[in-house]
Formats: sequence, C-alpha cells, structure tokens
Amino acid sequence: MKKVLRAKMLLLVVTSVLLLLSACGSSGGQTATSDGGSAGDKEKLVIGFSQVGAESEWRTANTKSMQDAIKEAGHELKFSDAQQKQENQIKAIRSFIAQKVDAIVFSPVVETGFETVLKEAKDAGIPVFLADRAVDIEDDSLWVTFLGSDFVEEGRKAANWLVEETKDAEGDVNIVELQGTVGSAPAIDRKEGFEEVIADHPNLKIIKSQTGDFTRAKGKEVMEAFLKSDGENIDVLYAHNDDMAIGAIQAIEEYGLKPGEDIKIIGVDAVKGAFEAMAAGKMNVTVECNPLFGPQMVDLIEAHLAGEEIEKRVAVEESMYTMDQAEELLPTREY
Ligand code: GYE
Repeated sequence: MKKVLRAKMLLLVVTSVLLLLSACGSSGGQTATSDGGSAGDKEKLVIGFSQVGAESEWRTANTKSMQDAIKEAGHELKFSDAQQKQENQIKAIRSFIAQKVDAIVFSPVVETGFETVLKEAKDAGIPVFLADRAVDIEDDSLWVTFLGSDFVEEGRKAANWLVEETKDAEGDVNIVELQGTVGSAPAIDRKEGFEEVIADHPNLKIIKSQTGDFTRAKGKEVMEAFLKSDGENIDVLYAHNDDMAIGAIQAIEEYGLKPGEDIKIIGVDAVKGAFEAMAAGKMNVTVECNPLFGPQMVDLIEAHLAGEEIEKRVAVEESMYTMDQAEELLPTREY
C-alpha cells in the first residue's frame, strides 16, 4: 500500500514539475495550478483508530468527528473501542499492524505501558498519530505527532475561575474533586494544573479526591460517598469532566442540597449536558475541551504520508463558559 502511495506521489511530483516547466516556457499560455492533473487522484488510505471507549458525551462526539472526517476524505476506517481497557488497545494496535494499515490513530487510555506495541508499529513502518491523550514514553520517535488539548491549562482555568469566584470568601473553601480515569493524561494534568493555582490560595482546600472514571454513574456514586462523610461541609465540586459533574449533581439533589448554589460545580469538556445544567442554574462553569478534531487529524495524516514535516505537538483551540452564557450558547453547541 505504502509503496503504491510513494510511486503515485513520485508520479504526481514529476507531473507537476513537467506542467510547471511547460507553463514557464510558454509566454501568455496557461499557468500551472496546484491541482493540475492530480484532481481525483488521491490515494485511499486505510486508517486504524484505537479509541478509548464510549465513557462520556465528549468521547461520543470525538468518535463521530473522526469517523466523519475519515469518510469524507474518502479513506477507509478500521475502528476499535477499547472500553477503557489498556489490554484491548494493545490487541487493537497489533491487529492494525497485522492488517498492514497505512496509519494508526491512537487515543491512549493511560499514559504508560505502550512502548512495546508502539515499537512493533514502528518496526512495521506504520506511523502512529496520538489523538487527544499523550503517552509518557521517552522515545518520542514512536509516534509522529500528538494532537490534543492542553489539560494542565484546563485545570488552571478551572482553578482561576474559583479563585475569582471566592475572592471575598471568609474562611476555608472546601473542595471535593472527582478525578478522571486513574493514570490517564487528562486526570493527571487537570489535577496538576488546578493544584498549581490553588497552592497560592491556602484557604482553598481539597478535602476529598477520588476517581469517578469519567462516567456519570461513577461520578454520582462517588459524590454520594463524599456527601455521606462530609455533607454540609462541601462548598465546591471540581469534576475532571462534565459527565461526572452531571452524575454528582443528581447525587447532590437527592441529598437535599442545591447544586450550583449550596455547592458550586466546576466541570470540564463543555458538552451540551453541561450547558443544560448551567441553563437550569445547577452548574456554574465548564472549561472547554474540544473533541471535534477529526478533520485536523486527517490533514496531519495526509501531510505526513505526503512527506511533509509536521509539528510534534499540535494543540486544539478552546475556551471556557459560565452559567450566564449558557442559555444563549446552548443552541449553537455542536457536541
Ligand atoms: O475530557 C472526558 C473523556 O481524554 C479529553 O476523556 C478526554 C477526556 C474527556 O472521557 O470526558
């Protein structure tokens, strides 16, 4: 497949050069355009995508964005859902290698433990593109680029909002934290960025912190346990994603407190569910993490396979939204 691609590329380059030369030589004649002779000649690629799972609204939107972008570009997708299990991802990548795909897109569920399988992909000459989550591996020749959000910055944004919101508060502000999947890049980084900012504000205290695995059900369950032990003491919930925040909101209501008022709620992702909760006054803020990077990823794959130099780290642009903007923005949200 790759050989065919290279041969076609060479042909394309030769054709373009010839076209360019003939255009230069004929005064007043036709100018050579960049698509001269190559339209419709694009190589169909086979792309293997090892996705984390279907744990959140964010993930569903991300999967769809990737599927749509690959289809629209005329390529073939081999999709594998790992159900948040590392061993499933390792199996999926091995199967993509056996099927000799042209490129592998990989959203690692956790940061460590993928060296061996990524080395196998490299040895097979198959480029790996990290989507959404990074790996913690020294040898960065094992992947081409990492396209995703800056999770540390998202954690900082969440904390900065809280610093501003509580600037007149007297006494301690007690925070409970719902962490994402243990060992995952967004859970590690969102915690780090948040803690970095609140370190300068000793009255902001994390009194409980536990994983809710990025799901609504787990978010609700863990929040119930937090309420049981600390009930009226909790001032703020910082959830590493909106789904866990939404699960927790249910737990808070069932406990008899008002989410958004008695307990301030901070989420991450900016999914529709968060906008609905904010519009209903039950959630205070969500930090955006944009999952719609399918087209950007396809561009990177095509550019790399065309021999272009691409950045090792490509960031996704994002913002932050508060309760008072929710009603107006809800109809415009794409995920
Ligand atoms: O925030 C969460 C999802 O890796 C950025 O994973 C992603 C995170 C996202 O389950 O909702």
